[in-house]
Amino acid sequence: MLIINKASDIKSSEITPREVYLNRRSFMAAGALGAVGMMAPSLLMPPAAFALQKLEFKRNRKYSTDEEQNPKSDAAGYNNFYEFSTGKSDVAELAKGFKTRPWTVTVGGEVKKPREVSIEDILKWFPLEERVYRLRCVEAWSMVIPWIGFPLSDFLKKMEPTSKAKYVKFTTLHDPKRMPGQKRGVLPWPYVEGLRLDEAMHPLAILAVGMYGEVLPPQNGSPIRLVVPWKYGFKSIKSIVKVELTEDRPSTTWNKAAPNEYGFYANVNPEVDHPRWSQARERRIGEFFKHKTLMFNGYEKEVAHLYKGMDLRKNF
Ligand SMILES: Nc1nc2c(c(=O)[nH]1)N[C@H]1C(S)=C(S)[C@@H](COP(=O)(O)O)O[C@H]1N2
Ligand SMILES: [Mo]
Repeated sequence: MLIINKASDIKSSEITPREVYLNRRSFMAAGALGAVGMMAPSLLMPPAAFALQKLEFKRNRKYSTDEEQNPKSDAAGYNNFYEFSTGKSDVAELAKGFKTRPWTVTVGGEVKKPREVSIEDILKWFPLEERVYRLRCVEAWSMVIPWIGFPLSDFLKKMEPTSKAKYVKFTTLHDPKRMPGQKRGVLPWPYVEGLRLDEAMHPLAILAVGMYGEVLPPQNGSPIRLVVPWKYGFKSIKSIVKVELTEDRPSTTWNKAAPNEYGFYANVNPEVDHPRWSQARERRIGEFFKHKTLMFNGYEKEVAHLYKGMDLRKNF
């Protein structure tokens, strides 16, 4: 197996006491402000202007690739996030002041008890892990990114799906004042993505709140985004405000925008070309020679069983 490390467990020496610094950091900032006095403009800037806050996590070796990681500047500087821009290099600048507090995620549909959960609750409930995954965009480029998050399955179990739940639908914030790209009709807003419930429960699927040891910068989908490593990047929806369990398959943004180009499944598949380009190879951002694209982005052994008996040319 090329991609997954063999070590099957997290070494106990790597487990650090789990503590999220968010609250402590803002407390310290408030303290400093008090000490310096009222006239310290640099301390009055919104939280995004502070250095990104550190997170505590344990490394998950079992689900991490040992390929060379892209530098943080790649992951934070080359983004797809149409809520801010259809360009890739200007998203970071446009998303810079994006406020992610307060932030609540509404959970509804086929769950025992619909509820609203705050990002603080989420950070309290689930211990964080680092997982180094490839992100393979449908545009035939890829990156290797150390994400920090927790299994989506843990979140869904806590929300107690009913027996009717068959799919999970995710929705991004819709607020054109804060996300200026939404003033243009380049995509049907809000951005929506979905997974079959068994895909969502797969241990590789995570909700990420950080990368490179720190909370996610806005351009990467803060405060919470999906990462599904065996699917094309567009499934990994950013800045989630709603999670719904549904009986019927949700219709998803890219599928609505161009149904012949982007399917519901969007599994990475070198054998099924995009109608306008090949998916056989990919360019790792920062490298010159192309890599061969692997079936299910290298996770065939782990996820192929989810699609047994399905025609992946039809269900692309
Ligand atoms: N809400 C939202 N989520 C999104 C997108 C988007 O435009 N809006 N772009 C997707 C695409 S096409 C990719 S490749 C990844 C890019 O994630 P990154 O910028 O963190 O590398 O985010 C995905 N999630
Ligand atoms: Mo993408």
